Amino acid sequence: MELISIIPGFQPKNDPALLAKAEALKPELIYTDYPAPSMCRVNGEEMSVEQLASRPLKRGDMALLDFGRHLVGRLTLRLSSTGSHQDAPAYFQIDLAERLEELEEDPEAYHGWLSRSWIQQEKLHVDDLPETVVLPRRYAFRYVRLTVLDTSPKYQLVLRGASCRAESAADWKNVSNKNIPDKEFKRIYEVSLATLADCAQEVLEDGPKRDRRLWLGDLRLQALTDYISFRNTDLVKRCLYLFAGTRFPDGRMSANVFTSPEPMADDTYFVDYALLFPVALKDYLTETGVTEALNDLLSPALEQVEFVLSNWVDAEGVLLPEAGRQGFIDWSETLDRTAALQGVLIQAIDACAVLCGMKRETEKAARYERLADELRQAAKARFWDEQEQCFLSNGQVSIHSQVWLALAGAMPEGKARAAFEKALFLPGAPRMETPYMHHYYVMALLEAGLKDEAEAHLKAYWGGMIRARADTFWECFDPRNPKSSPYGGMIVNSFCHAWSCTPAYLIEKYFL
Ligand code: RAM
Repeated sequence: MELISIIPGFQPKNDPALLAKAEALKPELIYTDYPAPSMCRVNGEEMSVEQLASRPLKRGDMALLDFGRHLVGRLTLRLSSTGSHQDAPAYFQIDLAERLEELEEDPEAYHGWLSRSWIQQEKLHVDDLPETVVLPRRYAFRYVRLTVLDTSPKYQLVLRGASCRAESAADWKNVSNKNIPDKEFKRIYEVSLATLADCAQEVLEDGPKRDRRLWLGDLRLQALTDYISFRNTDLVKRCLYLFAGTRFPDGRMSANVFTSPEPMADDTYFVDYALLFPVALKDYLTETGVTEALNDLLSPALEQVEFVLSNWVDAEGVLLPEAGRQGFIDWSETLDRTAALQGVLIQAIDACAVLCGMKRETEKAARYERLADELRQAAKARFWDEQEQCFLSNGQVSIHSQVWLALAGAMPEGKARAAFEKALFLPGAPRMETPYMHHYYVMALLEAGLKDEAEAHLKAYWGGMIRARADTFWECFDPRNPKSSPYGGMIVNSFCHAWSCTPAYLIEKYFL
């Protein structure tokens, strides 16, 4: 499913007061220096970094450094030469990778629909050695490979050392030590928090390699995980203000916001992401009780729901298929999204009821409560199939429909387990493609009281990434197809991705 939305002449409507508050909440980043790793490889041969400093590199030689952990930051290389005088520039290529497997991919062979400029590769000339080179961009990586493109017959290049100045807005001092007796859960918990920490920059980015941007669906999940760990609640608040501060001219919230050079709503709209705004705001206020945010953001939140109610809901209280085509839910080509989106809408209306209750607007709160119940009933009437014993979305069985309608409280009592199993194992049914969807599946299991199944799934799916040597959790993971990518090439996949960071939250809330 290619996702490229271009609205000619799109001009977002900005609210300067909200954007000023977002700006004032910009975090101070925390910088940490990581020295060169102790071991490295030259043309496959393992050696210490001290040995590397006396190993001349000539055309075609390759030095691979492993920093031993995922980092987000600036890379410095200390270079010199050996041999006769440097009579020509040193010319080399640097590839940076979050996983070793990325380095096996050929960037030239990537012809997918996302820009290849996301591939972390630089080609550099250095005229005068010795030189300390600081690479021009911020990168997300564990591995660095230097390939010599050319020196000259008179001299060779020497890599004397490398270091990284890592940056993040997450403060590990705020994370209390957890006693997690289950070893697998402990590791999953740690990797979840490492993922969140590396995505926490001037905004909660979706991925520090790509898109380095604020996406609403991702933000909601990052925030949940943040509340049980770093408690960077001002950063969450900043992100909420950014979504409210730059929007479509008709008040809808964009699926994502560009933050550089100035905040600007992207001209991409997902009905489900916009509807998650009131949900994320409710989560935030439940955690913090900051009334300023309630006062400022209540009406932008309600507008997201009102827009959908007045444009895309039929007389019986069911979402129109037209809305279904504007939703995300998951990267699935074949998924019919209508029933799942109905589930998101119901949760958004429930959130509006809570928010209005917080603001003591009791009549409004009561109206939203009524509406949510009507839409739940309508969902049961339209989508539940007595014969199949599960929800059908325009005739299609999918796990997505079961999960989102179960989370909305529309699943008939005691039917969740069988409905989930049916949807998961039905041949040809759309499969879950992203950790984002897997998160909501585990949530639905836990909310339905299916704790053993939830534990098994956490250990199979996120544990599966760890068994595949993940230092941080990934944007996509299909255990059956390790090279899968929604973009037409795993070289542009992000391997430290916001929507994958939630197991710590799930473990904390339901298992500790
Ligand atoms: C991608 C990003 C982001 C996600 C959207 C739908 O570009 O990975 O995390 O929210 O897609």
